[in-house]
Amino acid sequence: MASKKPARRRDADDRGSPTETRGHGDELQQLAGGTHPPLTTAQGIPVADNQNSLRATPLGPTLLEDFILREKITHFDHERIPERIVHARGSAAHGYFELTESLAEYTTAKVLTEAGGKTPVFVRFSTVAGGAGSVDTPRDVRGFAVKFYTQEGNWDLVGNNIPVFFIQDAMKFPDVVHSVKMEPDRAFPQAASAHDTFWDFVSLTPETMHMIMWAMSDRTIPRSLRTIEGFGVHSFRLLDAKGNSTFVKFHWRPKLGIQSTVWDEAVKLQGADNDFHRRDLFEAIQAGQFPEWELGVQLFTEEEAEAFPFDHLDPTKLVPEETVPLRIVGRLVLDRWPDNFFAETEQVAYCPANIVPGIDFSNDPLLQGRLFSYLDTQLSRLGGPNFHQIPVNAPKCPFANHQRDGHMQMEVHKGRVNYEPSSLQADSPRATPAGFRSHTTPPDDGAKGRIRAESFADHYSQARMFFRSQSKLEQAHMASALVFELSKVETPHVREAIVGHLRHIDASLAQRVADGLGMPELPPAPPARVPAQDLPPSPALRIIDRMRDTLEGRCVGILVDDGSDAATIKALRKAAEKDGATVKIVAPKLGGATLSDGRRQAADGQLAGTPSVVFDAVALVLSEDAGAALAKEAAAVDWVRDAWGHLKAIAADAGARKVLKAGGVGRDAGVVDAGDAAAFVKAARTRQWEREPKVRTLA
Ligand code: HDE
Repeated sequence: MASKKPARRRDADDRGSPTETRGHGDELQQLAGGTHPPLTTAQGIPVADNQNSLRATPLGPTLLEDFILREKITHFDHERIPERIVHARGSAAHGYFELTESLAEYTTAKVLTEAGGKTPVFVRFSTVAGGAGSVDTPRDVRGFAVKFYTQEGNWDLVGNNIPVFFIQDAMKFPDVVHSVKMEPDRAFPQAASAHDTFWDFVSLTPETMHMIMWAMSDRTIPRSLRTIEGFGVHSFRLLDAKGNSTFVKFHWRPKLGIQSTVWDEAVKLQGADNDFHRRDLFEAIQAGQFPEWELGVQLFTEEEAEAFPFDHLDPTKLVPEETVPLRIVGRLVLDRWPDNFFAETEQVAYCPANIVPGIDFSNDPLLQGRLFSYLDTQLSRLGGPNFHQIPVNAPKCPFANHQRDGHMQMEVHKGRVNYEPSSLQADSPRATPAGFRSHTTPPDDGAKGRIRAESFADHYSQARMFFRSQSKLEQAHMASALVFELSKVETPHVREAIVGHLRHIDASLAQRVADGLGMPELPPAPPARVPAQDLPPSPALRIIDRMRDTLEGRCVGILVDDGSDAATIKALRKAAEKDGATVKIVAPKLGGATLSDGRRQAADGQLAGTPSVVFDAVALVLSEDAGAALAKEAAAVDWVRDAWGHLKAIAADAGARKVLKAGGVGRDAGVVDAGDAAAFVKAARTRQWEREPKVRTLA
C-alpha cells in the first residue's frame, strides 16, 4: 500500500519557497468571476489556498504550524454567543419613527415633541419561550422591542404584544420563565406552554390569570408580525420642563389591523414554514410594502390614577381605552432589512433603563426589576461592558464619558484626562443642565419590607373583563386553547386547580373547560383574597370585530396545472393585486404549467411544499382532467381541506370542484366561482368566521 502513495514532488523551487497549492480543490478557487479583493487572515495576511490545510505529506498529518487553518477554525468555534434566556428567537428591521403630534405640553423629550421629526429605529420581534432556532408560530407572547436612536441618546421601548404581564414582581421572573421553558430533566417541550411545569406555576400564582386569558386568546397566534399590536406594558412618566409628571402607557397599532391565525393553522404552519413570520417580514420589506404602526399614548395624572378601580402600577392590569382613550402621536415604519443577522438582530441589546430626558420610570415593581436585568444579561451575552459600541447598539448622537478600557474596547480614547472633575483638558466631557433628571417622587411613609401592595391583590377582575369583552367565537377559541393546553398536562391536580381559578373569572368558561377535559365535576375554586368585580367590558380588547377587511399585506395562492384557463388566472391575479394582495402561483411541479392559451406559467411554489396554510385565501383553476387527477392527490386535497378548515376564501372553477369535493369543502359565502374575481376578492378580505362551527367543535 505504501508504495501507492503519491510521491511528494520535490524540485528546486520547493525549498524555502511559499507552500504550494496542490491537488483537489485548486480548481474551486478559479470558479467565480468578478473582481474580488484578496482573501486575508484576520491579521491581514493574504491567503493563497483556502481549500487545503497544511499537511506534512500529501496523506500525512496536518501541521499545527498552519496558522491559517487554526485561525479560521478557532473563529468558527466561537461564532455562537449565548442566546437570550427569553426572547431568543427574533426577527428585526431598521426603520424610522415619525412624530405626527407633539407632546410638548407633557414632556421635554425631543423624540416626542418635534412634530414631523424622524428618528431612526431598530425593531426586534420575538417569541418568548423557544430557543433561537425554534419555530415562528407557537402559541406564545411576542416581544416588540424598539430602539429609538434619538438626538438625546437611545430610548428603548421594550414591549410585548400583550399589555399586561404574568407576574407583579421581578422576584418571580426566573420562576415563571423556568416553568415555561422546556422541562430541565427531559428537555422538552420546546417553545410551548402546554406542559405541567408551566401550568403548575400558574395554578399556584393567581396573579397570572389576566395574562393567561390573553395568552389563550388569538393574540398569541398572530398571522404576521406586521399584524400584531405592541405595548410598553408598564406605566412610564412624561416630564415637562418644570419636572411635572404625567403617566403614560405606550401602544403600537398595526396599520394592517390586528390579524391572527386559527390554532390548527398555526400548528400546521410549523411544519410548512418554520420561518413563516421572519420570511413574511423580510418579503414585505423587500417588496417595498413597509410594515407600519401608529404610536398611541394613554396619558393620565396621578389624581386620575387614584380613581381607577385597580392599581396601574400593577403590571397585571391594563388601563381600558374606554377609561383613558388612546391618542395617536406618531408612526413607525420599517423599511430596511438588516444587512447581517448576527451583527444586528442577534447583537442588538435592548434595555428598558435606556430612556431620554423627559421620560421616566414608574414604581411598577416589575419595571424596577427589569431596569437591572437587561444590562446584566447583555454583559454575559455580549461578553463585556463595551457592547454599546457595536454599531446596532451605538447611539447615533455624540456620546462621551470617562468610562475606559474593558473587554473588546473599540475606541482609541485620546488625552490624559479620564476622570472628572479635571482642569487639564478643555474638551473633556462634563455634566449638563439639559441632562437626564429623575422625577422627584415624594417618599411614601411606609416601612421598608418585602411587600406586595394591598392594591395588587385583585387577580380576577380584569381577567374577567378581558374574557367577557371578547366576541363569542373568541371566547370559544380561548376555551379550546385552555382545553388543548391542559390536555397536555399530565398531573390531574394541576388541571383541576386551573379550572378552579377559571370559576372566579367566568363560570361558563370554567364549565366549558371542565367539559372539554372530561372532568366529571367542577373542581372547587381556590379562596380569593379579592373576589372579581364586574368591570364594564372593553370592546377595544377584541380582535375579530376589529380586524380590517383588506387584502393589503395578505397573500393569495392560485393552484394551476396544465390546461388551466389563462383568462381566469389573469383576472383573479389582477383583482387580488389591485386590492393589495401578493399573488403566488402553485403548481404540482415547480417548472410550472402550460395554460389553456399555450403559454407557460411559472410557479412560485410546488404543491407538496406549499400547503394552503401559507396563504390567506386560495383559488384553484384547473382543467377537468387536472381536477380529476388532483382529486386523488393528497397534497391537493389537503390544500382545500385546510383552506376550508382555516376559514379562508376559496375560488374554484368547474374543473377544480372535484378537488373541493374530495376535500370535503362545503358551500358558503366564502366559496365562490373562480370566474367571479370580484366575489373572490370580497370574500378574501376577511376570514369566514361564520363557517367555524361547521368545521370544528369548539369548547
Ligand atoms: Fe424581558 N428580558 N424581562 N420583558 N424582554 C429580556 O434581555 C426580564 C418583561 C422583553 O428583542 C432579556 O436581552 C425581567 C416584560 C422583550 O432583544 C432579560 C423581567 C416585558 C425582550 C429580560 C422581564 C419584556 C426581553 C433576555 C421581569 C414586556 C427581547 C435577553 C422583571 C414589557 C428584547 C435580553 C430583544 C428580553 C428580563 C419582563 C419584554 C433576561 C427580569 C414585562 C421584548 O434581560
